[in-house]
Amino acid sequence: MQRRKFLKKSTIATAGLISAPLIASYKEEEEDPILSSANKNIKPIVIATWNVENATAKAWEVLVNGGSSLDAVEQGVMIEEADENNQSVGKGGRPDRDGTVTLDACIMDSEGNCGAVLCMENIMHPISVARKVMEDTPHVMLAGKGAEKFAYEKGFKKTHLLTEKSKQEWLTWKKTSHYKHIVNIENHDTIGMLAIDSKGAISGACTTSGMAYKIAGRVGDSPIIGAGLFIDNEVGGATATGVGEEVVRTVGSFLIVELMRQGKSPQEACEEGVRRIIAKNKDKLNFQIGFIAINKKGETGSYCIQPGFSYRTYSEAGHVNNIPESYIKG
Ligand code: SD4
Repeated sequence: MQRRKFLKKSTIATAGLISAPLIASYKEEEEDPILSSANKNIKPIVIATWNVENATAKAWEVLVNGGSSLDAVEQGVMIEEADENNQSVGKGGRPDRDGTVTLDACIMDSEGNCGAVLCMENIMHPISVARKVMEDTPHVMLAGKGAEKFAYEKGFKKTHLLTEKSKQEWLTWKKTSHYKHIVNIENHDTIGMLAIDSKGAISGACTTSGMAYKIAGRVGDSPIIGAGLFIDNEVGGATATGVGEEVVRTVGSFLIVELMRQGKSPQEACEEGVRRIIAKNKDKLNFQIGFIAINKKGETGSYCIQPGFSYRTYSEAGHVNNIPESYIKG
C-alpha cells in the first residue's frame, strides 16, 4: 500500500472534489482495509477565531493535500501574521504604550508537544518561532530578547513590525493615553486556529500582538498553553480571543477541553467556559471573550460574552463564517 496515495485519495474525497462513482473505483484500486477502517470516520476540518477567510483557506489547502494539522495551523495563521491590515497579529500589529510591537504565540500538536514565544520583537512569524521552540529545544517558552535571539539563530529575518497606520493610531492614542477595553475594537483579532487532519491528529496555534497600548512587557493568554490554547488528542482542542487576563484567570482553553472530556459537547463546554469568566466579573462585563472548540469527532462549538465575535470553519461541508450566540444579547 502506498500510504501517500491513500492520503491523497481520502483528502480529495473529503474535499468533495470528485464524484461518488469515481471515489468508488479509486477505492477498489488502492484501498487498504486496515487504514481505511481506522480512518473512515475522520473528517478533516479547520476552525479559527474571527472571519479570517484567507487563513482558513490556506489551512484547508494543507489538509486536503494530505498535510498534517500542525502544518495546517502554522501555515494558516502565518497568513494573518503577514497581513499588515490585521492590526492584532504579526506585522502591522498595534504597539504597546511605548510604541513597540511585541508578539506572542503558541502552538501545540496531537502528541501534547508545545512551544511558545512571549513578548518578542522584530519577527513577523512568531508562530514559526514557537514551533522551533517546540521541535528544536527542550523548553516550552522563550520570552523577549532571548526569543528574538533564538529566532535569528534559526534563520528568521529582522522585520520592522510597526506600520505607518498603527504608528499614527498610537500617536493619536498617546494624546490621552487612556487605557480601556473597547469591546470588539480593542484588538480582538487574535487568531486561534484548531485543525484535524486525515489521520485524526488535532493541532492548534494561537498568535497575537496582544492588547493595544498595553504596558511594555505585558503578556496575555494567547501564548500560554492551557489559557489561550489547549489540545488533547484524546478529547479535542480549544482556543480563545479577548481580554487575556480573564482567560488566564480561568485557564480557559484547558477548562473547555476538560469539560469535553467529562462529556460536554464543544458548544456546552464553550458556554461553561464563558460562564466561569462571567461569574468572576458580575458587575463589570464590559469586555469581550470568545472561545472556539472542537472535539475528536470534528464537532465544533463557540460562545462569547458580547455580540460581534465570529469564527470561520472549513470542512467538507464548506467554508463558513459563523456567528455564535453571545451571553449578552445584541
Ligand atoms: C491578549 N487575547 O493578549 C489577547 C488579545 C486578543 O485580539 O484577543 N486580541 O490578551
